[in-house]
Amino acid sequence: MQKALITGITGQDGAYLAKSLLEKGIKVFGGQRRSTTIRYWRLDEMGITKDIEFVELDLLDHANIRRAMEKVEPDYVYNLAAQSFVALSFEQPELTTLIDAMGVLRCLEAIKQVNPKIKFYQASSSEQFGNVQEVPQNEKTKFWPRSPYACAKVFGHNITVNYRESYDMFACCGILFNHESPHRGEEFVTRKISKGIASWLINHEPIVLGNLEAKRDWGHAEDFVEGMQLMMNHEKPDDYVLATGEVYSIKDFINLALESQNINFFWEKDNCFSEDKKTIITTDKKFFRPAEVNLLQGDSSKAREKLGWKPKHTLKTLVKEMIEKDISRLSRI
Ligand code: NAP
Ligand code: F7E
Repeated sequence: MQKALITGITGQDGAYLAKSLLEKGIKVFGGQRRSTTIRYWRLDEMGITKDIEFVELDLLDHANIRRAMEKVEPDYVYNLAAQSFVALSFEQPELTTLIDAMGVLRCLEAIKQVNPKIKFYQASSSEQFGNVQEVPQNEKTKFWPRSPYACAKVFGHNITVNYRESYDMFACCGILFNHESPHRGEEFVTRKISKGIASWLINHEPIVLGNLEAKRDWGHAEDFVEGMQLMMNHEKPDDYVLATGEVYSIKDFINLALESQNINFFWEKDNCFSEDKKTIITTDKKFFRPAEVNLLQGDSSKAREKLGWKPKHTLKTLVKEMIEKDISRLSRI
């Protein structure tokens, strides 16, 4: 039986990837860091917590990572763990760098020492393109990171490529554009909107956001974890962009979300109201970032041609799925 070790098992992608690997008959080991309350809500909702063997794994501790590799003896390591919230990386730049940059190096070193045949996936990010140098962005587009998070991810990306070239390791980077789901963390804008609208329907509390003009290429996490596996099962390790190629602003996302629930609304600048003039969306400068990434649009031709990857979900169905899940969660409280 093949064995996969997933760092970041308690996160959005960790949960979707674990589910998909288990369905394919692969034994899943979940790396989790010590915490007073381990966050299993995603794995519990998917009904897979009992099928995963958990191991202590903190990306801040090299010896701990090495022990996890020795204990599990994995065929695959998917490094999904990160301090992944861009806004927080401006408040905790050093911690973000230690986890998101040095953590990758620690994983690669541990693999090199324990068994260099272990295949390694690094969760690179479209944030690395930041102040985009061309539209759309592909694997050859120059990086211009705009946050401590993105700077750390550029290091993680480059060190993965370097270990592949230096030590002939099967190490690949998936440069993934934003991907969302009903299991997205509540701090990210799409989930803030879906949960916010589900609550607004009950209590009419306005949702307070930041920059509504930023544009993103949003896909579904379920599609993206399939792409990760295709990279790991390809004959040659390489780096691939995964993206839908379609771009929407935060305002567009809100419009789709409200339309999906048949809510009549209108905009006055950055404020959105219901037809009976109740505020649905408003903004506050505190949610703006010191440096913004205004536009991301991915060109995933390489993954489509070489891996046969293609997303199945549309943004419209994703938005509907997210809101309906949040409505059903609230109705159970
Ligand atoms: P997420 O939901 O924020 O999950 C992050 C995971 O990392 C959580 O399980 C968290 O554990 C774990 N973690 C944080 N610090 C750690 C540490 N020091 N040691 C071990 N584990 C630690 O992120 P995601 O959306 O699933 O994203 C997965 C990966 O893809 C991340 O590397 C992210 O940066 C990258 N990425 C995401 C997107 C996207 O749109 N989702 C796009 C491109 C790249 P706790 O539960 O203990 O906090
Ligand atoms: O912001 C704007 C914000 O935090 C998206 C991570 O998974 O994807 C994610 O990073 C946009 C930004 O995601 C609010 O300014 C407006 O322009 O949902 P987000 P992100 O920063 O794109 C990439 C690919 C990753 O790699 C990351 O790990 O939305 N925005 N108002 C807001 N954002 C938030 N969070 N909250 C607001 O109130």
